[in-house]
Amino acid sequence: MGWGPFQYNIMPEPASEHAPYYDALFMTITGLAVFFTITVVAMIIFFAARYRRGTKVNRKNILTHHTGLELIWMGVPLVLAFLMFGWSTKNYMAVRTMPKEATEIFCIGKKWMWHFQHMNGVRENNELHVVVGKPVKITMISQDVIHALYLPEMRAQYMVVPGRYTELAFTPTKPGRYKILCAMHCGTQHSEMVGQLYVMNPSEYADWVDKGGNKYKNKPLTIQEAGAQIYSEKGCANCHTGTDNPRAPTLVGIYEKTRKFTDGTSAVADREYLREAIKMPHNRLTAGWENTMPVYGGTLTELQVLQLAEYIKTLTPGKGDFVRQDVKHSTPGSDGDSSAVDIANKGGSAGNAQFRTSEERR
Ligand code: HEC
Ligand SMILES: [Cu+2]
Repeated sequence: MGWGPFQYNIMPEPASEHAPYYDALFMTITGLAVFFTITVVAMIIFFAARYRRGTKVNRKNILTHHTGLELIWMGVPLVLAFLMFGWSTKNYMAVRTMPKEATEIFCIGKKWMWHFQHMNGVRENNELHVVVGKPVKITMISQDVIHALYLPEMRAQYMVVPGRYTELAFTPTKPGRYKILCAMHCGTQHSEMVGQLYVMNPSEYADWVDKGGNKYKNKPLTIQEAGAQIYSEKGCANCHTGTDNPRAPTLVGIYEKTRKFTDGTSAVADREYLREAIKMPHNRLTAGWENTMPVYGGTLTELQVLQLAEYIKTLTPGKGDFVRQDVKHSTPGSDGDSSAVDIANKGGSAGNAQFRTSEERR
């Protein structure tokens, strides 16, 4: 899809049928605005310099009226404005006319996640899988406040409101992974109300549906993924969030850093230290916190402790800022069968996307 001159890196990659049309309009309007801004500013500077006090220029012959000039500066913008209006309306009608033959998908927005359900029953949280080249129609509603489903690469965005269904349609044209965002400020974790849109080839998609919409089902978990799963199941994230908080110090970025303890000693947080901190937290308390961490010595196996440590090593600042923590696996037994209400009730209280593990997302 090349509208050559209209593709610049200032825009997200265009990946839907409508995107080039949108970009052409957007770039034209932006271009006009830039053109007029530069022209006006340049003239202001030029005249200010030329007619500043003390310059020897002709100040007689003051024009008080010039009908031709006035017609031009009103007529040209008027025509331009109507052209932009007409063009925008055409584009708007095109995106707001729902395709008849479209893949139906349902979307529920809630603080702070996107829940999707396909007609075949497959459910997804903060992820949406669609087929390249096939029009998609999403029927949306919010369970709480106003959200807006925003798919920048598709140039598609529409309000998701409580108490009423709204619709959004697009036709993806390029396989790939794209962004899902919320474009309506909907509360403290609005910026974390993000996800991934996967545009797949028909065969890939058929495969994905075959596995019940879970492409990770048959793949063993990596050691870090297994750690993330334990982290989620044991509720570590109830205390340990992305930043230090009164309940617990953050574990982000602690690996191989010096930790200070209440008894005045310190140690480097290596694997050995992490093991002790998890199995026997009372041995040495991180300065600033009390002895409130549960003792996991009896409940976690050595393998689980190893997996946890490997997971903690991956928690580095910045990671997971946009892309949610990449824990691509299914929690055994909860494979898409926890209801939307369960998830809403769990409601992302952990406070950080990095720690929003698969269990809470599902
Ligand atoms: C009830 C809250 C709570 C839970 C649940 C909890 N922790 Fe902690 N954790 C703490 C507190 C408080 C500290 C700081 C005091 C200390 O060192 O024991 C801490 C310290 C740590 C440390 C050392 C951090 C540092 O600053 O050097 C690690 C590692 C750790 N926890 C891992 C875990 C893991 C893994 C889990 C889940 C299996 C977990 N914690 C569950 C409260 C909690
Ligand atoms: Cu939102």
